[in-house]
Parts: sequence; C-alpha cells; structure tokens
Amino acid sequence: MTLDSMPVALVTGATAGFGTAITRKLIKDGYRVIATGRREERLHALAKEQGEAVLPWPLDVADNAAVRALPTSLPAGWRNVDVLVNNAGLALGLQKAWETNIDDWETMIATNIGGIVETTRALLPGMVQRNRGHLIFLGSTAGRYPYPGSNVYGASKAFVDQFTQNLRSDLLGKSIRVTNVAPGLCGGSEFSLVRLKDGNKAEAVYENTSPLTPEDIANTVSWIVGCPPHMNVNYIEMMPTCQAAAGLAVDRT
Ligand code: NDP
Ligand code: 8X3
Repeated sequence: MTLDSMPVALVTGATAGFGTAITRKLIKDGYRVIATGRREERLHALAKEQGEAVLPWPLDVADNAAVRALPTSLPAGWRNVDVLVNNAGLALGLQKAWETNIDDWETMIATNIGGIVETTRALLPGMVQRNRGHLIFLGSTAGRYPYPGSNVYGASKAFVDQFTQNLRSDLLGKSIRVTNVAPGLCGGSEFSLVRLKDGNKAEAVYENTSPLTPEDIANTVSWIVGCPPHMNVNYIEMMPTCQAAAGLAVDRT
C-alpha cells in the first residue's frame, strides 16, 4: 500500500502515554498518523521510530488559531483526516475546590474542553463533506464517578460524555462515528506526574496495583476503529480488575 492511499488519523497528545501508544497501534493497523503535541522533539523521535507513516505536527490544542488553521495548514496530502483521536488532556492538582489554583482550573478547561471543541469544529466539516470519519474522545471514569479533588477535572470529562452523545445526535444519518473511551486507573503514562508534580507521589498512585496500560487503551481504540461501519461504540468504560466504584461517602462527625 502506498503512503497516499493509507487512511489518515490525527492524534492529539502523541508525545506521551496513551497518545504515543495509540499512534504506534494505528500505524500497525495500516494508518498514517499526524502526531501532535507541544513537545516537538518527542514528535520527531516518534517519526524517526515509525518512519514516513508519522507526520510530526507541533500543536498546542489550547491555541485556537493554530487548531482552526489545521484544514489549510496541514500538507495537502494529509488534510483528509479519517480518524481524529482527541486524547490531549490533563489533570492538575488534587486539592479541594476552595484550595485549588484557579490557573490550573483554567488550563484544564482550555485543554480538556476547549481543545476538543476546537479540533472537532476544525476537522468535522471535512468529514461531513466526505461523509466519512470517526471521532474518538478520551473521557474518563472521572466523568461519571466523583471523588475528592477531581472537581474541574471530573467535570471536564463529564463534558466529553455529553459532547460525544450530542455529536452523535447531530451526525445521525451520516457515516461518521463518535466514541467516548473512558478509562479508570491507568499507569505507564505521565498523567500522575503532571497532576502531582512529584515523581514519588506519582509512583505511589500505582503502588500495589496492576493498573491499565497505555497499550490496553491503544488496543481498545484499535478495536473500536476497526468495528464494521454499521457499528458505533458510543461509550466504553474500563477499569483495572483492582478498581471498582466504592459507594457514597457519609459524614459522621
Ligand atoms: P500523559 O500526561 O502521559 O499525556 C498527555 C498528553 O497530552 C501529552 O502528550 C501532552 O503533550 C498532551 N497535552 C497536554 N496539554 C496539551 C496541550 N495544551 N496541547 C497539546 N497537547 C497537550 O497522559 P495520559 O496519556 O495518561 O492521558 C491521555 C488522556 O487520557 C488525557 O485526556 C487524560 O485525561 C485521559 N485519561 C487518563 C487516564 C490515566 O489514568 N492515565 C485515565 C482516564 C483518562 P505535550 O505536553 O507534549 O503537549
Ligand atoms: C484519570 C482517572 O481516576 O485519576 O482520568 O481521575 S482518575
């Protein structure tokens, strides 16, 4: 198969964790991938590892102008995106709502909500015009199950849930699929390091557990994308076996 005839995926946040694993897996599946993120050197390392099937494309998803320019700024042969993986996202802090840094809240909103809204709005018209495409979003169990310190992070992932369901409503009758992938505890990425800014605390999150891995997420995305065209996986939630919802909290003081 020539490069030009391979379907195109665009993965946001391809510089680490899930995004890197998803990029590698989609390439194995026969896609060429526009790998995006802010850390340019990592994108180039991924392109060196994977060859010409990766187009390294530095992108801050919170930079609205850069995201809106995508349909015309991407090289001509890479503009018809078949699969958009809206993976870039982050949690910052675990403080109670009244103790958090408001700038951290703003960053989560701009990235986890603003980023996915902008990339979707930029690339969806092309998909509609071609009547072909798949939007994959990285939600989270945090979007459905609250826990102390999740506050704006959890709310931003609840947005993903409603956004995907509403996109499905708008897209009814078109050959464009929409999926919310919602994992629970997952190690092997930089998620907890970014959230806690402390390597020891980040490691402690996974102590004595067997968490999900980025490869588990990538294999799930690969299965979803490979489902027959008549089948849309709306929402898929997974947790490691060592994790479960733990009931409602009661104050007994
Ligand atoms: P990582 O921290 O390992 O990766 C996050 C990625 O997002 C990086 O590639 C980072 O790239 C990118 N990113 C962050 N901010 C921006 C930005 N402004 N513009 C572009 N890219 C950005 O985390 P994970 O791989 O674990 O997480 C991926 C997604 O999965 C996130 O949306 C997260 O909320 C979600 N998730 C994670 C879970 C977990 O337990 N790990 C569980 C459930 C959901 P760069 O810094 O180079 O820009
Ligand atoms: C990441 C999972 O439980 O840390 O979205 O919020 S959790």
